[in-house]
Amino acid sequence: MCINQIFEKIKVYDTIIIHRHVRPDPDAYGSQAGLKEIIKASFPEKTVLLAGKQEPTLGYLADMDDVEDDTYHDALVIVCDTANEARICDQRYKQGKGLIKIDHHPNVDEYGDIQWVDTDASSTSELIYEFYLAKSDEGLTLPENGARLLYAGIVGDTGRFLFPSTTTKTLKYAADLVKYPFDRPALYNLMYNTKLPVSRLKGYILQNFTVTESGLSTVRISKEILDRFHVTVVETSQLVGMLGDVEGILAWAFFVEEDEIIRVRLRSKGPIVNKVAANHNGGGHPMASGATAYSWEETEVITEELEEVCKAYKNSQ
Ligand SMILES: [Mn+2]
Repeated sequence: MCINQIFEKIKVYDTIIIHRHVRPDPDAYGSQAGLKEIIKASFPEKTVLLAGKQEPTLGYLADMDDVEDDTYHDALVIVCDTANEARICDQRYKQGKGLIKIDHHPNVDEYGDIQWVDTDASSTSELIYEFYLAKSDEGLTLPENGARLLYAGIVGDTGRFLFPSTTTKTLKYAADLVKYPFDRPALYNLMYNTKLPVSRLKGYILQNFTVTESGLSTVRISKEILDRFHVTVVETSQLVGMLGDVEGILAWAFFVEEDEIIRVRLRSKGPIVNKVAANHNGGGHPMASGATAYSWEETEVITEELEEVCKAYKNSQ
């Protein structure tokens, strides 16, 4: 069983380096840094480092460490929350002595000596809690900050327990985590506090999204719009969920212009959208995925493909 193997590996190594995906979200940070807290608290003599580029908007969760190249030689590398190798932040992950993958996304790239992939889990943070729980009577400890991090990851990936990925297990683990005395309202404020420019952009999106008869909505955010509203591409990522409660929308796409590419974010309440994402340099969950377009023409092609998926879905209902 993966949990046993992972636990045995962690016990053997003195140095453990934990990675996660590029453009991190609270689950990427929460699972990565939450696992560090568990290992540090349980094995104080071990060196545990967080690799990857610091994301300023997630600085309230954790700080990344400076990892020297040499440190990888005898290290165990654990990659959290990342389905494909190209999306691993800091490509030195290959330079360790051992490699473990822990993830809840559909298994795109098989990498690692041990792979623990559970697509029924709401989040990788949920898996890290499960790991702790399974081995708590064999010495694993979860300190308060670790509980805060895992809770943030679960909250982030479930849209505050709203998405269908939220299971009885998710809620049970969350209930366990809130027994710790960390400041939950303060955490929510940090996660969901919306800056004024972003709120204004929300208003623009609500005024301008399209909807087709088959229930597809698209939102086009050009560089010009980003500049006009003083919002960055990263900041737009928190807005993708906002069309989920609009009547008649089954699936939606955000096209956000970024330097040479157009970032594509897909969400759905039924139609399977990750195949369309895979056609366009992306992937992810069946109902939440991302892709990259190289021109506005390509976004038209994506829109047509999504339209087909929505039509087929509607006809099958
Ligand atoms: Mn995740």
